[in-house]
Amino acid sequence: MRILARFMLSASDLTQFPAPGVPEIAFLGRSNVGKSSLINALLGSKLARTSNTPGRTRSINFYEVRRAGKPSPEMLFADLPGYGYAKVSRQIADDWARFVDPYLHQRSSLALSMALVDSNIPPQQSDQQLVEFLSRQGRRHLVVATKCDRLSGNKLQGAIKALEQAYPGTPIVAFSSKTGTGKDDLWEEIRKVIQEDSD
Ligand SMILES: Nc1nc2c(ncn2[C@@H]2O[C@H](COP(=O)(O)OP(=O)(O)OP(=O)(O)O)[C@@H](O)[C@H]2O)c(=O)[nH]1
Ligand SMILES: [Mg+2]
Repeated sequence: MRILARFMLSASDLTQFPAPGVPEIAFLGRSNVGKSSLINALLGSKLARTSNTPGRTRSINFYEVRRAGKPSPEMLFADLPGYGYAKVSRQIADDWARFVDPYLHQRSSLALSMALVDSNIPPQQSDQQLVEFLSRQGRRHLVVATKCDRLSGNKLQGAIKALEQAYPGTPIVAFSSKTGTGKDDLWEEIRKVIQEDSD
């Protein structure tokens, strides 16, 4: 399946969000966890800017996504600013309060939230807070364990087990933007949600 995507707009407050329409997939997680890299891997493009400097994405970047042959976009991807990085945490906390939190509360077209967590570190409190928030809001979500290429088989299994304990009942997908591991599983999850949305 060939995917065609294009950058739509960058929003840094509520009034700039695109009008809700097609189902939206949001990518959330701590700064530097690999949100923009995941979007690029799914889209097979370099549309989302990635960086070694945590806190690079400071606004919500929206992308229109459609399958080749389809006349109109089927979904939007939303790349959200990261949280939890000490050096820039003040600014980031402001961003969250000002427009990320309202986005998660109010966005009617939000169909699936991907909560990215780094598979190389133990479960983090800030990630748990996010996942609990999504659960409380009744937002459909899953946990994506990123950068799994850095872990050998045994270690990865241990990491996934720890995440299963930290996020009981939440689907967990091991992912690497370097190797493509988990990409098909994530597309499968996205397709399910889009399908259900149109039923
Ligand atoms: N080894 C490895 N490195 C990765 C992977 N995904 C991302 N990275 C690296 O991690 C760094 C951060 O990636 P980004 O995709 O920019 O992270 P982000 O979550 O969008 O970061 P912010 O926008 O700052 O919140 C970059 O140096 C990437 O090359 C992965 O699957 N494996
Ligand atoms: Mg980013």
